[in-house]
Amino acid sequence: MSKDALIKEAIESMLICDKEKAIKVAEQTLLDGLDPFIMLTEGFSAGIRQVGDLFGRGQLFLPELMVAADVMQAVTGIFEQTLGGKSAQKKGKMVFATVEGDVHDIGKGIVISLIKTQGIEVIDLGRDVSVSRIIEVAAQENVDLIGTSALLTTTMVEQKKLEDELKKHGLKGKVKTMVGGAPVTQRWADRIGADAYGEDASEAVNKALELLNQ
Ligand code: B12
Repeated sequence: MSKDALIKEAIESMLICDKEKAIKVAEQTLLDGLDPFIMLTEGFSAGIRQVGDLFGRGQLFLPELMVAADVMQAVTGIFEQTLGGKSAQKKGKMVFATVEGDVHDIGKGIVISLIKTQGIEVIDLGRDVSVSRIIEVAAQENVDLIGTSALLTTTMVEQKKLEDELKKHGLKGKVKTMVGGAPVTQRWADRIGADAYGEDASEAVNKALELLNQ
């Protein structure tokens, strides 16, 4: 099957929340030697965003959203090893979390898998993580970077709280920050004083490497 046809199948598998089909598409991607990252971003992630739009318009409901998330997680699980397999020499250390009040962690998982391929060590604190916990680990582990993901407009404010708390602890500037997540923008990053914003996983990698080189 061609790459474009497989991408179409990936999107469709998310829209109809068909885990079996999604797994087959993911396995076919690897068998055909296609880039799993492209399939994730242009296929499965594009599909789950369409699911989110339908949910936002009241055309799908929470149980479907939950099934779609489960399908997405199965797919990222299949791709994870391939994405994480090519790690290079150690370039830095970072801590990553989805902010408090927010359980969305699919995008965070993809970003982390890709960042690890660049030889950056990542401590994944998971989801729904408080600012104090993030700062505690960042200080203990002497990290170079903190990455946070926020998917709800109501939890983005935690990213601002992180900047404020880093200032209070005298860590602002010493530890660089990166923000992301669907509602997050460059404008938001500038407004709160974050060091970088990334729209997707590949931009996240580039920004992380830039920050580590400064
Ligand atoms: C899957 C999903 C869920 C799953 C999450 C499962 C999981 N383990 O993650 C479940 C079903 C649990 C869920 C629950 C809810 N959800 Co929801 N969910 C989604 C959905 C459909 C997809 C999110 C996703 O995985 N996208 C795919 C990934 C790959 O994309 P991504 O996360 O954006 O990540 C990419 C970039 O943003 C970037 N990135 C991400 N993080 C970072 C970090 C850094 C540092 C950088 C640089 C880059 C970066 O790179 C990633 C890869 O390219 C979105 C729709 C959407 N458009 O986002 C709604 C959405 C986010 N959810 C929404 C809502 C309302 C909810 C609920 C409140 C619903 C409810 N009534 O309970 C709850 C909230 C629970 C909570 N407290 O967090 C709304 C939010 C609206 C808003 N304005 O805030 C959305 C937008 C749907 C909608 N249109 O209404 N959800």
